Amino acid sequence: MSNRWKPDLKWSDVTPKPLWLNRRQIMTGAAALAAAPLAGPARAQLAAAPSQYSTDEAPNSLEDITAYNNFYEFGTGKEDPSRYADGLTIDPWSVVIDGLVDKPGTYDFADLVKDQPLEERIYRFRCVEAWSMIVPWVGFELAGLLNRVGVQPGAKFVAFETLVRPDEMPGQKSPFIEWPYREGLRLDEAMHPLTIMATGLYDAPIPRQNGAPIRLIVPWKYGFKSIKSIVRISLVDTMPPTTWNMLQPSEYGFYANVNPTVDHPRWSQASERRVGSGLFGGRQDTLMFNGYEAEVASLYAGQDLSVDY
Ligand SMILES: Nc1nc2c(c(=O)[nH]1)N[C@H]1C(S)=C(S)[C@@H](COP(=O)(O)O)O[C@H]1N2
Ligand SMILES: [Mo]
Repeated sequence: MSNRWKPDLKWSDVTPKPLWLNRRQIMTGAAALAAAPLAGPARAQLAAAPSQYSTDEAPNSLEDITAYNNFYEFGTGKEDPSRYADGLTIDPWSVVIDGLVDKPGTYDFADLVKDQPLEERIYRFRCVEAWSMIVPWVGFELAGLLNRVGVQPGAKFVAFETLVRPDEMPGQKSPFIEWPYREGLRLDEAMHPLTIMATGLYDAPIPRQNGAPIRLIVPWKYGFKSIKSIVRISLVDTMPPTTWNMLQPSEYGFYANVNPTVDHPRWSQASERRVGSGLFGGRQDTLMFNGYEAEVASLYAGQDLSVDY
C-alpha cells in the first residue's frame, strides 16, 4: 500500500469527465441552455452509457446545485457554502481509514480513488427541510473501497468525519455543532451499490461547497446523511454518534430514510419543493425511500420505520 502523495497524479486526473451528452440531447429550453456550456469540453470523453442506477429525470442546473445548499462548516445560510468555501485547501488531501479493517492507514486522496471505477450517477436528492434536486454526481461505490481495505468480521457500522479547520471553515468558529461533523451507516447500507463516494459533479471535480474533494452520497436518505469533505472513515462495532442526532435526537434519527409517512416533529415530510425554475419548479409528493424503494426496502425488513426513523 502506498500512501504517499504523488505530485504527478492530481485529483483532477482521477475524476473523469462524465457521460453527459446523451442526456443533454434530450433536454430542451432552459435546461439545455443551462447545460450547454458544461458539455463542450467533455465531448471527447463521452464513451460509456450512464449508470443503470441513474434516474431518468433531468438534472438541476449547476447553478442550483452549487449556490443553494447546506454545509454548516461555512455558515448556516443556504448561500454561505458558495460564498465562503473558496478558501478551503483540498490539495493535498488524505483520508484516515481505521477501526476494524485489515489495511488501516492514512490514504492520500489520489491513491484512495485510483483503482475505483467511476461512474456518472444521476440521483434524486431530498433534504430533510423538504426541498429536493436531481444531481449528476461522478463517483464510485463505497463497497469497492471497503472491500479494498478489508472489513473485519466484527464491523457492523461505518462512521465518517469531516475536516476540522476553523481557519478555512468560518462556520466552525460557532460551537453549536460539536465539530467534526459526523455521520454513519450500518454496514449493509454502506455496502449497497447505490451508496457512492462522489468526487465529481457534472463534468468537473466536485466544487468545494458540495464537499470537495470526496463526499458520501446515500440517495434514499435525507441529505444530512451525505457527509462532505471526508477525512476519516472508521469501521466500528456499535452505532456511531451522528451530528444531527446528537443535536436533536427527537427530530433526527440515525437511519434518516426518506419517508413520506413519518413526519418531522415540526413539519410534514409528505411533499417536497423541487429547487429551480421552469421545468424543474414546483411541489411534488415525496416518494418512499426517495424513489429507491425497490432497491433498498429489503434492508429494513422487520424494522418499524416509525421507531427507527
Ligand atoms: N460536513 C457536512 N456535510 C454535510 C452538511 C454539513 O453541514 N456539513 N450538510 C448536509 C445537509 S443538511 C445537506 S441538505 C447536504 C447539502 O449539500 P449538497 O446539496 O451539496 O448535497 O449536505 C449534507 N452534508
Ligand atoms: Mo439537509
